[in-house]
Amino acid sequence: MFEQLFTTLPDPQFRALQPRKAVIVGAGQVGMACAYSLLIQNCFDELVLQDLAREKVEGEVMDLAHGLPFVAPTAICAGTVAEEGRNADIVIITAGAAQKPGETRLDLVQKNVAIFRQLIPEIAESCPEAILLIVTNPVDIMTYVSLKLSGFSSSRVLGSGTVLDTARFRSLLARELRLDARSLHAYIIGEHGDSEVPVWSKVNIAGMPLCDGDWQGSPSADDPRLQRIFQETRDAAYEIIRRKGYTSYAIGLGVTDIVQSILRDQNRVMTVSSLVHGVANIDDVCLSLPTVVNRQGADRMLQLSLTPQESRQLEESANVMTNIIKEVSL
Ligand code: 6V0
Repeated sequence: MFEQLFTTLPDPQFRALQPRKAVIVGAGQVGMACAYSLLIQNCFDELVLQDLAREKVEGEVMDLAHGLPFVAPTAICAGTVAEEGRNADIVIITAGAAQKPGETRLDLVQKNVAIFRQLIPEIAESCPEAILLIVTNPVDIMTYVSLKLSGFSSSRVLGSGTVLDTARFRSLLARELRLDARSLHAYIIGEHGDSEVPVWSKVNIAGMPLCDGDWQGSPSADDPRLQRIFQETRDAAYEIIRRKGYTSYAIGLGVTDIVQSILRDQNRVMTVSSLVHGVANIDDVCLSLPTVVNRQGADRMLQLSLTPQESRQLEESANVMTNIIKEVSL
């Protein structure tokens, strides 16, 4: 209708680059924080939001769409993975029951496994080349369940794991040391939850170990000040949920960081959750270890040399999840 406004028409033979597409399954607090963060950081050309609450998700899409003139163009719609979301590059799953005050993440498992039994085969069929990024809690168990139900190779199914805990840990340590968190390396590994493990032996600033270092006053890992920082890290979600009912913004930013590392092939080392085989006597369970994230997804894990105490704690964390996996019939 407006042909005469332009000098040339598109060449019908020209094969354009494929748009980058993501589906977010579950448009609740976490799904929408992810959508907003992905949108303002211009990660995808197409973003599909899927939720059982159809009218609510339509409202969310309208709200986001009205902000598009302020950001780079993204086609956003309410839809399903089987239709509008078909052949997406990344499927982010946040669908499920949310953690209630006082409820552990592991309490959620049966409810969410039932939801995933229905969702994952449909996603695997509609998006056979996709990378699955799992956020639903208990995230390590749900990552394992997604891996088994999808039949995808293990690098293509990853969970947000302790990416958020690691960020909290680094920011709390950095605050204590009056440093920018980017100048400090520290990792939380294992379960995203009560059994997670702080790797004190590897916390360092410019290569200088924080604990048991050869500098005067270097604390040991059981120093009460450090233990308080770890407890604050581990219990952060409970404290936030007690006050506002859910957590959303930080995980939305964490998911976006993982997505950027995948899409831009950044090879960043992140504590995503993925299948562990034969590390520190751990086998056939998903949990977080420092992992290289790139276009393959969770590409390679670092062979971390841990202290005997850290190894023991990691094994205990893995055992918590192995025992739960045994209860889940897949
Ligand atoms: P929410 O606000 O209740 O949203 C969940 C959404 O999922 C709702 O809108 C539901 O309608 C939808 N839903 C349920 N079943 C289906 C289905 N079969 N298909 C499509 N949509 C469905 O919860 P919230 O967003 O707060 O939390 C979502 C999940 O993220 C929970 O499992 C949380 O525990 C988990 N989180 C994980 C974090 C992490 O670090 N991995 C951090 C925060 C929360």
